Amino acid sequence: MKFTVLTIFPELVAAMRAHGILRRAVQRGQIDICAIDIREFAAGRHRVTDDRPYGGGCGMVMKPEPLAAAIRFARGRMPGASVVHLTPQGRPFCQAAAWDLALRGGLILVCGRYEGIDERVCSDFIDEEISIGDYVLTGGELPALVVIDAVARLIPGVLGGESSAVKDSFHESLLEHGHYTRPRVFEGHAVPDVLLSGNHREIEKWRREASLVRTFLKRPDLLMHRALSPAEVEILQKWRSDIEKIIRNQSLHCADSLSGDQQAG
Ligand code: 4GT
Repeated sequence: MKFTVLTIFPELVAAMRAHGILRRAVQRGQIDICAIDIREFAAGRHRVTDDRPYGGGCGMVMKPEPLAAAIRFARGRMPGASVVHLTPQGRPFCQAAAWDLALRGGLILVCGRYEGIDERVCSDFIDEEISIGDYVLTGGELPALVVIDAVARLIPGVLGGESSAVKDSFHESLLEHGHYTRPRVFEGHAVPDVLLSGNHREIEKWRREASLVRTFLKRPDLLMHRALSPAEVEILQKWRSDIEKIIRNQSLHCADSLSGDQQAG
């Protein structure tokens, strides 16, 4: 899969190619990450890419001609690619969107600066708009790199055999269970016994339960929109009955503390 970023700061993209799993994937030819400098498509000795907004007001707008020329050039090199504009007004990015983008025949990522890009480029040259969250940044480059990172690791072979994208957080709307490595006891906290048992069925069962409970505690919204399997319903019912027991005992503690007796059954 090829990613091309259109930006006035191509050096920001180069850093992404140079490290870790993405560097390995580029070296193996599984992905390619290129930057195109929009300024190279700007006219005149000063290669100006921005201009004052019609109607007045503060800030500058990215001029349409250099951007349109850069997009046409990128499209010429990547005929099957989708053209994505990173903007706070776009569709919210999520793991499902990453899986969807991973199926495309390449991505051309258009990054704005200043107040953004001329509206006529948005309407005539962009296939889709993506936002990485409800906050405003100084440019679309970080969002483009976020999208590249999330999509690239889903391309077959990029993560390598040892780790798998289907066990990630958000797979089947669940967060991942906790991870442990040596030492067995760290500052008084031991690794759960089952993980040392060597019983792979029990370990898998513990991980599924840890995943479900962690999702309930940290992100109940993820479970709200998801069907639960009978086994998962059973796990949550067990937790509910444990919680109810604790609450029942609390009322005993209250009655006891009034009579001076601290014991509860
Ligand atoms: C936030 C996001 C984004 C910006 C986001 C126009 C000039 C937009 C700066 C740009 N801020 N781009 N894609 N939440 N800022 O995805």
